[in-house]
Amino acid sequence: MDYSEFIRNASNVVPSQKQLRWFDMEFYAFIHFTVNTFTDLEWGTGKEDPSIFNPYKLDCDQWVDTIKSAGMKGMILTAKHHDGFCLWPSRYTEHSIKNSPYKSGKGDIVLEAAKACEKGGIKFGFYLSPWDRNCQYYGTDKYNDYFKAQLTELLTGYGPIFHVWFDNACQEGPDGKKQKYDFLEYFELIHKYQPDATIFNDKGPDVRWCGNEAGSPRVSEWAVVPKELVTYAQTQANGSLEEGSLDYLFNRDQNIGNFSNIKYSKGLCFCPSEYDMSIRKGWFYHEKEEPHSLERLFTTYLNTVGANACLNLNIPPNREGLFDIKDVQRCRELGDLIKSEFAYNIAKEAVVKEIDTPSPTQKCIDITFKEEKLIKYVVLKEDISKGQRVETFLLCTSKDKIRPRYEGTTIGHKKICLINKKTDFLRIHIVAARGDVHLLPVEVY
Ligand code: FUL
Repeated sequence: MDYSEFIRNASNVVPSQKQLRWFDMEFYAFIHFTVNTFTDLEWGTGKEDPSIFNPYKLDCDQWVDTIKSAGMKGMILTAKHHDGFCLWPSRYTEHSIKNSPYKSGKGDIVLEAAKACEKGGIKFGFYLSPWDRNCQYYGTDKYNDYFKAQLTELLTGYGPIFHVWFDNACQEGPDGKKQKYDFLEYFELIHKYQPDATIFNDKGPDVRWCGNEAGSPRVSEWAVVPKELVTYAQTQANGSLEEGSLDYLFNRDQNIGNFSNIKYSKGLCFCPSEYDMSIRKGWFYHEKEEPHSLERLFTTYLNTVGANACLNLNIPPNREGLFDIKDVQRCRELGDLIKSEFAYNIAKEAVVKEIDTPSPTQKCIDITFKEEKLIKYVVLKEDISKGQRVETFLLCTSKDKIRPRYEGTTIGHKKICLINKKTDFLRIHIVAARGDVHLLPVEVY
């Protein structure tokens, strides 16, 4: 095999416009809310009585204010979780908010949330669980029609949707049967009614699961991955709906996208990962749980948004329909910390000079400051509209390359490197890349 051609092709796999827009969302909120909030469960049984659902103080503006205070740019609401209870008055089931005491059955929380997002200037998306433990059709062909009808309601009644979130959970329905999900037809509806929405599913097509729910990052995060991992890669661009196959690779793997991993692939595609994690242990609100520490959340932010992925952080409303005050405070602290740590880019007042290198797949940039400064972070970004290319880089605080302050692998959309050193000099050395390197201006904080 001619590996130089293979690697050149790999360097030219580019994102779609909607994937680029999704990357710029960086950090957004997940909202897990359903009957589970009232039963203290994580997975409902589907047998819950809608009469238990009454978040009588619900205030989606409070959610949006909190989300914005953390620096998040969007919200994804569980319109329906595995229990099948719908937060909107779906025409196709009685298992919904319309038979709950909330607003005497006249409420629509999907609408309230979408409107609050619009008012607050953030984007809105939803999670619609294919696994439905309530629906009588589950396990039969009729269920796919039911699901598509519900999906259409959500895609057509609530304004622009930025991200549609599915998961692959597939267990028994009310009469013990399992369902084969018609994902390709679900995606077709999204392409038709919300062509700008990215689709999240375990294995793509537009965004894939990172492989864990704890915010644990990979050493190297590649958005260019073997097509076999992205089951529905073919649906990304041209809408030709052909199912892929997976045999040697899982989304929990560490080495997804590394050269030795992609060289056996049958083809490559662009499919970045999203890290989903809850601010507390559970996805739903449980009185006994506490929010994670500020330190843990900030570190997760650095390791996800700052490592070529987006972070989807869940905040669960309580039984009143409000975010708990502890979560509100933690979100504000997190947003304040992010703002203050990245307040001023001191590279703006430095002398930035590019040094000649022997190859376009290498790059060397020297940044000299007038005086010694404490450098906490260096932020690197590739122009990924041209592809993700960098494989290895060094950050040095002296011209001596032998003892770099930081050794990195991938960059991609954004790489935040923790430096914590006083210096008046910084060298960014891209040591290996799959093609010509296109870096955006380096930021230093
Ligand atoms: C999983 C679900 O089973 C969990 O309840 C939660 O919604 C998580 C985000 O996705 O597949």
